[in-house]
Amino acid sequence: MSTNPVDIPTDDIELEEWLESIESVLRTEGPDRAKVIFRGVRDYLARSNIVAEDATLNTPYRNTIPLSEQPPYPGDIEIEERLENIIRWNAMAMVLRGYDSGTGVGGHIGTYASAATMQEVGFNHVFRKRSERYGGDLVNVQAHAATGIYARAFLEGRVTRKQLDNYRRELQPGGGLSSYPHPRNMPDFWQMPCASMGLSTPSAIYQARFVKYLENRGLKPRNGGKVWVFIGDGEADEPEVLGTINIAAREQLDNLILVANCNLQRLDGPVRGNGKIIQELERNFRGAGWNVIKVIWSGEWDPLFAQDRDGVLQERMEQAVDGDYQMYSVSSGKEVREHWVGTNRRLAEIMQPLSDEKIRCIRRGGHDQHKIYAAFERAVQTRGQPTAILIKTIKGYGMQGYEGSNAVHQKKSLSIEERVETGRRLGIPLSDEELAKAEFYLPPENSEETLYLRTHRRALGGWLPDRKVVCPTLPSPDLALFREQLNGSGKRAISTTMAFVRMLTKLMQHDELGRYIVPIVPDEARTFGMEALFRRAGIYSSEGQKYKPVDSSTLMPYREAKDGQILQEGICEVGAMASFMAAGTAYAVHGIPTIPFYVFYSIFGFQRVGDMIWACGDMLSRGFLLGGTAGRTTLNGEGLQHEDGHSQVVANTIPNMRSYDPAFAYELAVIITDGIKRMYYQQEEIFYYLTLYNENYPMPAIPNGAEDGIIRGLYRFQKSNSKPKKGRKAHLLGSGAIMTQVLDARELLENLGVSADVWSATSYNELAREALSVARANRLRKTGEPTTSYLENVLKDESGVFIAASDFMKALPLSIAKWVPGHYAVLGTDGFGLSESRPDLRDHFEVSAEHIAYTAMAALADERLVSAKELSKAGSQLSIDPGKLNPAIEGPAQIKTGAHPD
Ligand SMILES: Cc1ncc(C[n+]2csc(CCOP(=O)(O)OP(=O)(O)O)c2C)c(N)n1
Ligand SMILES: [Mg+2]
Repeated sequence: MSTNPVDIPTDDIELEEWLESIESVLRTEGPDRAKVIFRGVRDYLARSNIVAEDATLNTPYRNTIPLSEQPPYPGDIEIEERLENIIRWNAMAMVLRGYDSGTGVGGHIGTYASAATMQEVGFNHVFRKRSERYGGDLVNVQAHAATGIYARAFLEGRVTRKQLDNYRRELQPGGGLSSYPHPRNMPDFWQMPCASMGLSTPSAIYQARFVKYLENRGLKPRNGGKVWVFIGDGEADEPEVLGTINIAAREQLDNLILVANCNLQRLDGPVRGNGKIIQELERNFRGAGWNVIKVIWSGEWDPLFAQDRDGVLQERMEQAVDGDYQMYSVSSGKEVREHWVGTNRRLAEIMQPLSDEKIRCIRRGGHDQHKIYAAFERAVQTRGQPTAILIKTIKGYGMQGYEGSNAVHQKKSLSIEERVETGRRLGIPLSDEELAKAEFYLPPENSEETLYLRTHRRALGGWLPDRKVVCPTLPSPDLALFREQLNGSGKRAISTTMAFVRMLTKLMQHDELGRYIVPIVPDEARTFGMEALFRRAGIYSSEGQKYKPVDSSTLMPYREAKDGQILQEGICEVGAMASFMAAGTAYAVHGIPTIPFYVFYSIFGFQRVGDMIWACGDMLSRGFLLGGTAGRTTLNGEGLQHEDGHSQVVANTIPNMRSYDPAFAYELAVIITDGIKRMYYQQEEIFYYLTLYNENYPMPAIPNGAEDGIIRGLYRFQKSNSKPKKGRKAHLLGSGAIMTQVLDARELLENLGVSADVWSATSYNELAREALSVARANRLRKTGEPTTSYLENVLKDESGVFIAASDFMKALPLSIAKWVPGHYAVLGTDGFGLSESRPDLRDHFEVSAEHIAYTAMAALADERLVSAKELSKAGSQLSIDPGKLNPAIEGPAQIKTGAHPD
């Protein structure tokens, strides 16, 4: 709110009096008092049910921080501009040289050109590195502006000329720089991945939230640190961006600053040609409870504002749409003036002191260090709210002839003349020939620019981005911790989900590991029987619990607490995944080895937030993802959008994910113990996906020596006690809850005169990966004996037919087919799920005990060990319908509704 006197252009005497009195309050008592009075009037009217429908969350289309409140700039702009120009040049040269090399590796120039100044202000004055005394800033830039970060790191001496030259050529000797921020490929540099647009916002929000969680739980000192996330204005259209901002305000994340680079363009064209993206984002963020700071105009506009007593300039600014502003960035000064001023004589007068050339060059706020710094500084000081800074820029700023053009995003090369011209304009002291070849320019060590850059980073604690893992290792848990699961449940029928919850409880009570366990659930804790943890561990709430829960007198009340350990994320899988990412990367970001266990409805994992899981792989997240209510036929009744028969197949697409589909409680115990050891003791860069089921059955005790097989993916669970007659031998592979069917099938087969062994296949994915690796090594080896895979070894002495049954798609067991030493048939749950009872679902999908037994008989018949007649008899005995529909491609008869009986 301005305190400048305003000429009130009205002939409404009564309104004029009101405005004059508020004007006098503003002048004499200041804006805070004026706000109180304004709210008082508004509330008074509201009491009489009078609400101004057109009240808006928008402020005028100008800078939030007026000149009068702008802090002095803490740096030397002249040197900073020289530095920025060198960085701009080198960033562009990386892409141009890539283009010249003919490798077609691509790259972008326009995004960084628009973001350079805001990034440089941050690096020179604001972004602080983690130290003993300071929690550290996590800085996440726009992926397409990564070139600018590399170009700066080159000046800092952190990356070599050769690495710069190998931008987007990571396989080159000595390594090249990754296209975008990928911690996986540059693990001592990048902190967070962001190349999939939209995901960096929830990632940053939940990183900031997790910092508060760590502080409230006493795992981290309250020593500050900000999460900065830079996004594009086009990117803000991704639903994950605006869809997750509410939580940031609710949690009062004043350690979070989101900067939207509003260059008004995305890849193809304008973001909101017919509107104003900055105003739209302001409404959204302000409505969600954020502090919003707009940086729209540079200082060159300030004298014009001072002339704008009657508000005509402001009015014109409101009126022009982004399509106009984009057009101005490609037009001559004369054209801009004509379009801007139109027939408005007062506006013409205000603009009159500026020559056409000045009008052409007048900058937007995003290219003015003073305005950017003012916004950054205010954001850093803000308490109790997250801040969104909306900065207006020009896409391709400084790329003459291409600035603001719709094609600028894809511009990857410049002509020789354009290169020389650009280099000269940026003041790069290279020869024309060198500029034409887009040579990099490195100022001397003792140059003013280099010294300036170093001094400023030193004052802010050191280089950023920077990822250094300094984290204590955790002890490897003793398997005996899970004695209960190893001993089995006797006759008591329990599910793997129940077993897991017992194990989680044990882990949370563990002396050394307990405090680091982070249970995460979307709104599903009761589905998984985890509600007992509410009382014991508490649900994390930054506000504690201000109400008495309705169930306070029960044994399992809904207990929220400031130091609660459970993250109950509401119905927001993307947020829960972002929490998993934050907890799974705290070892690198904060040096705190938290172990997330994120339990979710398995179908709402990979298929709902698969990209987020992929990003966790990029960010080297650790921890356990647990797909509960798994299995297309085990989760009955729920129908096709709930019944998951494919997440294990998708899990295999994440290269560093170890995925298991355990059948028994002791398998879970072995896998989780091994997982904690690998991730938190041996520091392996892996994470886990385990499927859990809700079917109850007695859990057996661990067979002797099964551990290794459980981890590798296959072991013999039960050997037949009958000798095979005439080679009638079957090996039944089962996993997850379908193991119950496999065990029943074994009995059916024994009754049919077939000797059957049961194998537990805890992970087809692990088996196939290892077998493929061994096959590859054998292929590439020139001499020497070939080695064999675990799978080949474990099955090498077996003969007979092999039948695998899974509650997942056939592709999963099929992945090991090549190495199974005999007839191999697979049964799985291809096709859409449907609402039915568990036995009917298993019959429909052909994974019931009967279908398994029949498939073994059919395989033996193929091998001529069972006659056609005997097979047909077995089919009748097992009630197999040969005319049954194919569940992989057909559903049940569709119901016709609404038809009249007549
Ligand atoms: C999920 C996703 N969709 C599409 C893309 C491809 N893409 C990369 S940059 C870009 C345009 C970005 O526009 P904006 O966010 O406005 O950033 P600017 O480059 O204008 O700063 C698109 C569509 C992507 N990287 N991720
Ligand atoms: Mg944009």
